[in-house]
Amino acid sequence: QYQERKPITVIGVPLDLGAGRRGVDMGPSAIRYANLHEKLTKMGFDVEDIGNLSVPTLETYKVIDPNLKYLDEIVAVNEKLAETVSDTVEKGRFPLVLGGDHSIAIGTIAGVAKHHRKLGVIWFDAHGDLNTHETTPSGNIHGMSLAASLGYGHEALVHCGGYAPKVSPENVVIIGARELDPGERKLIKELGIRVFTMHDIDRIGMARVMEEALKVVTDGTDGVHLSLDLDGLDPKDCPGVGTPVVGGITYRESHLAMEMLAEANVLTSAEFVEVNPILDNGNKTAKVAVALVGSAFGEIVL
Ligand code: 5AB
Ligand code: MN
Ligand code: MN
Ligand code: MN
Repeated sequence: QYQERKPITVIGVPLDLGAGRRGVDMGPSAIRYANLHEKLTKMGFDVEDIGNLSVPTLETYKVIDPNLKYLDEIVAVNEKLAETVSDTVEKGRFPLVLGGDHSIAIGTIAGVAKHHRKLGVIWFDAHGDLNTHETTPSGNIHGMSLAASLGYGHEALVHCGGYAPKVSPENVVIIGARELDPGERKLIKELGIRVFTMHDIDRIGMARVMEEALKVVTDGTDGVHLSLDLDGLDPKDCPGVGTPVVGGITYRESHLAMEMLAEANVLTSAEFVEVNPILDNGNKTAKVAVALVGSAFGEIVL
């Protein structure tokens, strides 16, 4: 069941093999540099940072299948991450995973869902990450991680952690979508996944979107995972991402979403991914990430 103010374990995953561009491997450092540890400690949390998982360097490897770039290396990292996250949950601690590209959601969710067999997932992203090797326009695995967690895609991704699927479509919600590929749209329709696009956020506002989203992820679930891709926010606020898409969620809307999550007190794990310091403007995006972590863990003004 949900618990209040668990001790937190920070896990860095400096992986960039799943993205089309270099730089997200520096995400965990940038987020730490933006004083994540200090923020959580000041908020009164027991925080341990177990450092970064060891991750292969892009130049060491070759692309074998252009539709599944660096598949073996990405699978290996995710298997290790799944174990690390699972151990963290077993110890009664809250896993807070820092990316890295969004392919790491495969491992995080594999580790968490082992303990929360009815896991709700909030996928905060400009994208759906619902491609498979059959539908991908890029071959980049960071665009396949939600599909894999739902049981779609290459066997090695789908079976990360030794079981599948991890989550069921009725407990998944995507927030902030504004760029979906044809194969992703098809899967969304087939599975009936709830998607709150930018249109919906404009139309009904983030507060109502979150009320609806919370219903979806808590309906019959035994835990809720937040997978937050910083490109869900508008590039004006978060320029340091590999795949920016204009017209995104504002700084305040994203904070409201995190605050409502904290208020509902349902989160059992979280990851903040796709921070790319090379493309950033003075570590702005990492600072936003840390501010969002604060709100998600219940930081309030008054
Ligand atoms: B991210 C795209 N749909 O599959 C693809 O940043 C982009 O984790 C994926 O959301 C973006 O390559 C993946 C075009
Ligand atoms: Mn994205
Ligand atoms: Mn993503
Ligand atoms: Mn991206």
